[in-house]
Amino acid sequence: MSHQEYPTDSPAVVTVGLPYANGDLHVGHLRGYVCGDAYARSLRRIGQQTAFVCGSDMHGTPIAVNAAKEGVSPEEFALEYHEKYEATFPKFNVDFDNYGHTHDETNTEMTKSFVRSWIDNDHVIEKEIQVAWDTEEDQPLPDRFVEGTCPYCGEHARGDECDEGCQRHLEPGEIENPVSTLTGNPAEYRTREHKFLKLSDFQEYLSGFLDRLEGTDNAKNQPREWVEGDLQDLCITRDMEWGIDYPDETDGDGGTTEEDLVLYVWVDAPIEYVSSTKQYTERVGADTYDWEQVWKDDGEIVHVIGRDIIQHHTVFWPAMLKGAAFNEPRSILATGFVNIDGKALSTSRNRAVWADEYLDTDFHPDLFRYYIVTGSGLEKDVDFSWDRFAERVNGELVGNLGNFVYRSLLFAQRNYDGTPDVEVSDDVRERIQQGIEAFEAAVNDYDLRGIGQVAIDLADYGNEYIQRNEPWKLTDDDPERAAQVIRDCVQLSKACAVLMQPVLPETAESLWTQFGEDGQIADAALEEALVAPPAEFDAPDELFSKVEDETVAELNETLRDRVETAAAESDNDTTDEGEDTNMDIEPLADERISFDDFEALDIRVGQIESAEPIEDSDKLVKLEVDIGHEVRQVVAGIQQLHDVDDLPGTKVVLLANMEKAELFGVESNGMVLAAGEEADLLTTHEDAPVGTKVR
Ligand code: B3M
Ligand code: ZN
Repeated sequence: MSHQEYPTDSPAVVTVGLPYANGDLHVGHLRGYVCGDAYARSLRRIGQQTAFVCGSDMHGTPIAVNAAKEGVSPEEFALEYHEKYEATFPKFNVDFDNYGHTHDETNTEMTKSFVRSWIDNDHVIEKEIQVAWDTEEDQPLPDRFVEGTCPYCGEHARGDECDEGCQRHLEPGEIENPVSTLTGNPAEYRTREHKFLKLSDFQEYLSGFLDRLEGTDNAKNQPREWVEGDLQDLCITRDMEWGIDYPDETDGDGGTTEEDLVLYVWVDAPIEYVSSTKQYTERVGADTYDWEQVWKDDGEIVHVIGRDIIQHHTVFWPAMLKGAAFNEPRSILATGFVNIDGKALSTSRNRAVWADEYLDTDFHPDLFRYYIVTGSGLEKDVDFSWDRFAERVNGELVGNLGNFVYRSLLFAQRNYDGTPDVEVSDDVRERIQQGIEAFEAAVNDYDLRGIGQVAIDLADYGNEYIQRNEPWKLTDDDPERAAQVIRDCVQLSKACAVLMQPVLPETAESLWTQFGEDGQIADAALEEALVAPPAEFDAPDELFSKVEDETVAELNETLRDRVETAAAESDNDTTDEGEDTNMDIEPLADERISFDDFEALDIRVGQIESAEPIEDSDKLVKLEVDIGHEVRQVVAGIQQLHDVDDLPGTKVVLLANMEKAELFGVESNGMVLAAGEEADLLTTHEDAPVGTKVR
């Protein structure tokens, strides 16, 4: 890994978090794959040699639990989804150079060789620990076979992750009030021997690693506290049959033999990044792309992941690589989630927009790519909305980009049979050059939205240019000037093709073909944006089709029904599975307080005047709240749950005599009251004026 600007002389690999092969893909999953694909294409676009690899995550309790529910073997179950994913990704123009899976031979061998290296380097120890046990079934309860309370934040959690609360990884034995998901019985803890990777060996290394790490702020900042505190050893084995066996003595590795001891899924899963790259090399040859150079020497390793698995990628994974003398990631891009109405998607409740469902519409896959890649910064959670989808496609793609290119090419073809035979003007050449530089800068900043914006901005410029110069009025009076204007617009259109390609690959390719260019646009260098297109080309086709209101209305209705059904089910079901907000109602407090105690709380009606997200924080928003006497600055943890731009004007209820606090360096002078996980803001029913005391 270098820290030189891209493109560097070393090969790069871009990976995306492996999908668990255990259910249908929805738009939330697709965000990561599409962004990873667009970023890999962007790197190549600027001349960086890049492989884009991934694979299905076949092991662990996420598979075992669901396979058991269906009454099939985990292998059969996972392979079916693996094949489905493999067929689905290309339909979104997500084009992996290699897509493997964690249960294949390459990954099994690679994983064992990693573990053997850790053993040889004295990074593995054996410890007796307490594991959750179902006494009725008389079996151990690893990971998702047990649920309970997170010892760190008190939220309901799965055995190995606090998925609803602080998102921390939980070690076996850590979860409190363990309950078996097999029988619903309280689990008991029993003593077992397990293997551990000594993360403490890597404490200093990890701290330096985080200093070097590039990518999104959440990935760079969140792990600081974990790495600065005491690092707990990572339990790398589980009492299960499904998984990769812990390498035993018969493998000649010096480890101990243990029946039914498999490696924890988070051991073999990230190693698939390496295995999948190796498979790519096996196909194309090491002269073309050398996986060993990438992973063992100086490759540029870029991981795109969901923000819930930052700890795995910024703490466990670099330690795993270091412990086996492998190269480290250069950058980690952690994306936000996709929500509907501010709430998480849920596979089990059918609260989602499904990949297949999108493919059943007539919308081109590139439209989804554009919407999801450029709709917000990578780190932010986004709300999926068909209305917004239609608005952006119709405005930015159909109305701006598509319109500019079509009118330019049509005019050129009708009047000059193709590209007019003059030089591009200096201004336009310079504007395209600026676009190229903006593109290169965005790639180096890992700014996917910026990458997608470049072609749109060029088209904006082009539309304004053509409008201002009105070439249709010049053809008779000033034919030279007309030819110049159209020549410029043709070049701008070609530059749009080159620069839109990472986000809109198929559309860009079709524009390339319309120009009659040779070869594939993906292989064209960035500088092609400034090279004249062929002198002759055919009449153009429209690049994008408008999203019709009726289609959006139908899709909205389907989604609305689905969301309501999911909500109703969630209300009826107190033993929720825990993918959405499904907290049991908290027990009432036993202890009573006096009226005086209540009177001591100075609670006021307020109105939000302004709201802005706090930099470096996923959750916090800085609010200015008018409470009659004064305007208070308050920090509230509501960023992911509300559209920050919608907050000004909202009436709120504020605890005015809360002690002051400082969060992310911003003073908070009061507390805005909100209910529940979704931070449903408390407000007044009628129109009590701002400043009114609540009693
Ligand atoms: N299979 C899915 C997840 O937790 C998990 C990712 C593995 S990446 C190495 O998002
Ligand atoms: Zn927690």
